[in-house]
Amino acid sequence: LIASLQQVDQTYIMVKPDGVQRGLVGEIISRFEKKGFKLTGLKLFQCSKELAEGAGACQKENLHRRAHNGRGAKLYFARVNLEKDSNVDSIEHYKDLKQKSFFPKLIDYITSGPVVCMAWEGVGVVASARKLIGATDPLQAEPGTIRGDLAVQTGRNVVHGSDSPENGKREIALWFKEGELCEWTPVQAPWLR
Ligand code: RTP
Repeated sequence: LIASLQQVDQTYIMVKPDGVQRGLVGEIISRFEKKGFKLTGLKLFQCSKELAEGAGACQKENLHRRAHNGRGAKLYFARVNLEKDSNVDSIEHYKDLKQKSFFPKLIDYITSGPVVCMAWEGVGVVASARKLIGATDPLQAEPGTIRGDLAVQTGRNVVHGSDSPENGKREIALWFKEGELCEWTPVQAPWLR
């Protein structure tokens, strides 16, 4: 009852390329599953350098555009994907960090191999996921957190988690296409939601 009165949020969690290369995908997914959050989206995805550097282009092309022809009929333009697999633009994802000195390295890192994109849902999921992940610098992250247990360098910190409910929604919309997310109701243990 208490949980149902609280707001259910969504967060975007991503196993970064080092996490995939090191075989940590299952371990990382299991931390969020065991906590009791609900997985609503999951895919392995290679964000290409071209895509990363095509700031905004893919986003625009991805929109379903609506227009009218001369006779007043509505025309729906099909989804025109430059990059058929996604509407991801990692510059857009990290747009707040564009001015940082480490930005080029960050883009190299995030496009260096496949990532695992996930959408998770639950009460307080954004803040809770940040706690499960631990501090950005893995050496400052508490033991018991993902980065505290599994990483050493800030530039190889294995996982990303949205920092606000608004960014959770924004990032899920960036990394997932329509139809890739799954709404479902767990049949058991509703108190875990
Ligand atoms: P994330 O977005 O990945 O969850 O990380 P965060 O909020 O904990 O950290 P943020 O400051 O948003 O930085 C995003 C990612 O950029 C890389 N980074 N490298 N000094 C550096 O070399 C540096 N600082 C940040 C990290 O991969 C960080 O997670």
